[in-house]
Amino acid sequence: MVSGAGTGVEDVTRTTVSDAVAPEVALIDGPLVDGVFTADPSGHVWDGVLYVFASHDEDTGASDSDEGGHYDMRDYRVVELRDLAGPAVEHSRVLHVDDVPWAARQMWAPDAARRGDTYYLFFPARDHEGVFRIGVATSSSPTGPFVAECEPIAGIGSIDPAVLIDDDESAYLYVGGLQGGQLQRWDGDTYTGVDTYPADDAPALGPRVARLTDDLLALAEPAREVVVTDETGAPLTQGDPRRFFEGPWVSRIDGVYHLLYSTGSTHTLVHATSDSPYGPFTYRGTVLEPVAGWTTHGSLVQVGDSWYLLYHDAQVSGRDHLRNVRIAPLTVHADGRLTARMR
Ligand code: FUB
Repeated sequence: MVSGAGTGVEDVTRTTVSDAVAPEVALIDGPLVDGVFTADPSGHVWDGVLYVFASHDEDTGASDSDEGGHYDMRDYRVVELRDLAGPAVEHSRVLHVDDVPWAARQMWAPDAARRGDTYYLFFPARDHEGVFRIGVATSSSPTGPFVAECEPIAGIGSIDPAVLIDDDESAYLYVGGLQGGQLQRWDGDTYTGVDTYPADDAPALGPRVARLTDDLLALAEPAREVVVTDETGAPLTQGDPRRFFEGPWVSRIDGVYHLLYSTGSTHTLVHATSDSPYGPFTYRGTVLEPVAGWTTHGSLVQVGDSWYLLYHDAQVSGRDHLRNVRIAPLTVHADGRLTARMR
């Protein structure tokens, strides 16, 4: 069973006596797994085991481009931890692009959910026309193999799906990523194929959210845009370095919804808070400073009484598209801010 409690409370800068600091003792130091590149971690604790769903980075020879063509992933990996000190067991028969009828390439950041005895893997991929869509696959085991639905989820597109199962069991799907993630080409539920960015002084593009049906296979309502504001309530603008870029993730911590996301071209993991899963979210600050590599991407997971940040970096390879997944203690500050230090 995963162990989260411990006594080695870390001395994190800016903590106060009432901040909740995840103990750093007995945590895997460095990449969770060696010998395979993994990225975009999303963590869930089910039946006392931490499962980390990850992209599988490979060097396929696909060319680098502004659209991220070299992030040419073909399958997913699940890393299983029964103890945060390890060992980490990597599962490789999860889901391959060849087994998804509608998908052609680029299996980017996934997430997973559980309802009843069924496990769901949510994933983005480019379809045969080059459009990023969101798929869902199911399995009777959290480590797969997963069987994909024949069609992507209708009414939503782009990348980086993340699912929040709220306390009342409502499930919310968040998606979105700019530039190669094509969010700027979606107008409501329609893919326009045209890059349409707001002006730098106009409200930024936000991720999309929609409640899922009870079987988690479709949208229960039209997707809506999530707004992130500054502390005065004004939407962050497209030219603001704090604006959303990709990798939305929502966790409920002490009754507050925390939206974690990557600022992409400004390379930080930041968070914003709200009292509703739909937002608007108020920007709260940086969770993780820029890591080695262009991308940054994270998820938050509670183990025992403590919270952790799962993230990736490209420190080992020195190449943006060959990344490693890591875990770090998360400090939940008394004022609601979240911070983590890379390890
Ligand atoms: O791994 C491919 C893309 O890089 C993800 O979808 C983004 O979030 C970024 O991590």
